[in-house]
Amino acid sequence: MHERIHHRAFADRLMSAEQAAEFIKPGMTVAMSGFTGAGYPKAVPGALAAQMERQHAAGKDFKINVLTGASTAPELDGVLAKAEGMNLRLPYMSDPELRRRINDGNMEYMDIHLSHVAQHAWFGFYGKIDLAIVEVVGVTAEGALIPSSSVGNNKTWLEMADKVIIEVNSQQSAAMEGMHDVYYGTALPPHRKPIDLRTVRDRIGQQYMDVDVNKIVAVVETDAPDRLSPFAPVDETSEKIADHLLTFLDSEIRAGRLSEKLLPLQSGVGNIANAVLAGLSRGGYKGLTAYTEVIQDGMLELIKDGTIEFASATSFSLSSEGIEEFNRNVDHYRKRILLRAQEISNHPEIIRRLGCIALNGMIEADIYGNVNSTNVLGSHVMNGIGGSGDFARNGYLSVFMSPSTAKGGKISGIVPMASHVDHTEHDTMILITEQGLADLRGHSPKQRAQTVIDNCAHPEYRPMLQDYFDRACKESYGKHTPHLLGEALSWHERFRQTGDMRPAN
Ligand code: 0RQ
Repeated sequence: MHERIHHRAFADRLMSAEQAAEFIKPGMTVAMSGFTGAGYPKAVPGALAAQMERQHAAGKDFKINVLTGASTAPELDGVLAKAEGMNLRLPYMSDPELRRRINDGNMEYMDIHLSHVAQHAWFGFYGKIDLAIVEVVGVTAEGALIPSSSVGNNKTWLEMADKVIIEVNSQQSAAMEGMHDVYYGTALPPHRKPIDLRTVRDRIGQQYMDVDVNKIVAVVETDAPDRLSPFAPVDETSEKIADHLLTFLDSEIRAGRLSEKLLPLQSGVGNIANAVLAGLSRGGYKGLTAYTEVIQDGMLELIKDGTIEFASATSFSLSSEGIEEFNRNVDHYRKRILLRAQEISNHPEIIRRLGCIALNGMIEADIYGNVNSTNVLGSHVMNGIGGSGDFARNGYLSVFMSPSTAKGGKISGIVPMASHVDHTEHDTMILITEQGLADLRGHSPKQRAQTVIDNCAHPEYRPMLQDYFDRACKESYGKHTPHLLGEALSWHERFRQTGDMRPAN
């Protein structure tokens, strides 16, 4: 028997990625594993892309719909995008090739709250799932699947798909066995029951994923790492944003609204999130917890030094240095990390019960606190909403962070009206830029606007925002959320025309 495949029926279906890809036909809806560059299939998508290219060269159409947990990597999204092989992609992506095709209008992309994906699939909103491709660490003697570096929607894909292809990746650490908690208690309304998860540590499911062995059409062995680049070193702007957040958390502790152990943290991905995590360690916190989506390098460091005592997520998102660190100290991490399905890691019921502190990046916010996380100039999608909405709407605190300007100052991150809204003013409590922090809790729209202008806007844009707001307060149709509708998006329009949101003189 193969080293990681301990069940005869699986071993009997071993074949090459090329042979496995033959099971995928044009027009199929194919659900794949993968979440923020971790645990995605490494071989079959490439073989499929090659088949698509051959078909296209012969003048035949070959496109499929692709569903995942979240973003993947060049070996999945990159190759299928280059092969022009996707009709529809959901729910989150970050691959440059894929992003380009979506924004060129050459394919469809549905950007969905990550907690919604599994249930919408079960509700039948995405139609039939023809085939699932799921990476695993191994197959047990009982035929159960040892999940890989992400769980994502894999349980759902394995249950719903007509056919299943398994990739067994021997480069994924075997030490991950036992670090997963896969919950099998979900049901469709009206049969749902409360999900009994009361602390970040609680186990409510099983270590392994089940699969009906009769659905397995192919098993492919791979030996390739998750492709993740290390984070950029923390820059000054991110450090200032992190400092504003830490000062705020300290003041919340002093005010008695948070204990010294805070509440479970959710942290997005990216440079700012990384700086915030580094700041928490500097801030001298100990024994914190995380109920989040992704365990990135920064979080691993916090778990190592005791700043974070326990972290629940749906995915690892580690650089090669992070993976080495994980493998070196695996016994330490095994006791302190659990990976769950994304419908549980991002579940509104649980996020609200635990009282998460939601920390996410943004593209822009308007003076009233409406947040755009996804669409540059209201139209060009960057990545997607990811889990930010799951946590912002339901968390104890919802914090959005961004530099006050982008593109060398030509774009203001604080604008009169957001050009696209992912999180409404009702979901935004705290806005932070390197300029400062706006605490919007308990504020009316006009109070919020003044607080955002005073604390978050870049000095070059602050007078422009003040002027807009003052005139809106006088001239607006209604005076509750004052706007000058003909002017509200003029900054974005000016950038389109001149390449700068600032007027020429
Ligand atoms: O572009 O790389 O071409 O220079 O956006 O911006 O400032 O480096 O910040 O990496 O934290 O990303 C909202 C995209 C911020 C991210 C977003 C340009 C900027 C740069 C990146 P370049 P920064 P970050 C957990 C939660 C939604 C999903 C989410 C995100 C690039 O945080 O995808 O929160 N969030 N998930 O130049 C034009 C502006 C801009 C702008 C930034 N106003 N106009 N370009 N940029 N602001 C994870 C999951 O759910 C899986």
